Amino acid sequence: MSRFLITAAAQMGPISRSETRKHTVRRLIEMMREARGRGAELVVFTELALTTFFPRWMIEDEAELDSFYESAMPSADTQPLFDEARRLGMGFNLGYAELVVENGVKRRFNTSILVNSKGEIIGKYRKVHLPGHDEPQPGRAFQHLEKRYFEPGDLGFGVFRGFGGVMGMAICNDRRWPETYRVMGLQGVDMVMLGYNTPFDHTGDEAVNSLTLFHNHLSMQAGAYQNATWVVGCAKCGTEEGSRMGGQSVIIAPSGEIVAQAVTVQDEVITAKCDLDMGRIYKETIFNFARHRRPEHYGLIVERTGAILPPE
Ligand code: CDV
Repeated sequence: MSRFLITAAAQMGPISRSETRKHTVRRLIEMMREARGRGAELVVFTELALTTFFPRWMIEDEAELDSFYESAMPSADTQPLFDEARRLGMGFNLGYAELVVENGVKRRFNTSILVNSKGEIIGKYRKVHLPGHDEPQPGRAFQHLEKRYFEPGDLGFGVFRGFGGVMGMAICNDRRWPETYRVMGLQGVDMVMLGYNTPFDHTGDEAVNSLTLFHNHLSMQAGAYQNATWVVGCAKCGTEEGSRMGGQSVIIAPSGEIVAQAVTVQDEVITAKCDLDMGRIYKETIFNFARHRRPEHYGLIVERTGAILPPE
């Protein structure tokens, strides 16, 4: 049996600091139309797809900081994206900065949503693994202040029924952590959708930085294979406000193979006809978790004792 889902990733080139939401949403709509023209039923957009990657700057003015966040979804500026999805009869996954006020207190999350072909939000995820720092680091050309501007997500790695399968979301740095995929893998996920903004200079070490694109694919291909799931990874890339970010957006099969890959560092749509049943052979054999996974034998020393190293 096959469950085909024609899926697109809409990679984005740079978004300048001065670009308006309206303009950015127009770019997203243009790519959505291109994806639909190629038969796609679902388009995956990137992390923080509505603005420039603002955590690269220390922003002290609160009103200015707030201007990068959405306090409603959809809003007047983003409603056209939902309307177009409904008109075209296709769904989307969108990353954005979310601002909520609870009991008079502002909470900030790096969020993504899954929207169905009727324009309804059917799933929400808030980024768990926040990289970088909460204070600016001296000597860096660009900061990475996600820990300052967001709190860790409080929704877990849930999965959502839609598009004929079990759908999961992650955001950027999450893709490097095996737990991300495994928690969703244990819930039978068929497809993990994620967006990323990955600057080349993120470690400050030239040797590690030169492996940025290798590590990007390595993490997602391993996550796909080890959990028998499709992974759709969608970049924001190119040189944005002087910061160079990696592209190579991909659609990866449960075999771990890349079946579509972006070749530019600009707005670019890639598509693949994904059989959501392709993971089944892996789920029933080599990665049959119920038969072969043995957490009770893993000797989880950290969880039992709080120790990271065994006693001397
Ligand atoms: N936006 C990110 O989460 N970026 C990180 C960088 C800083 C390492 C990433 O994992 O790609």
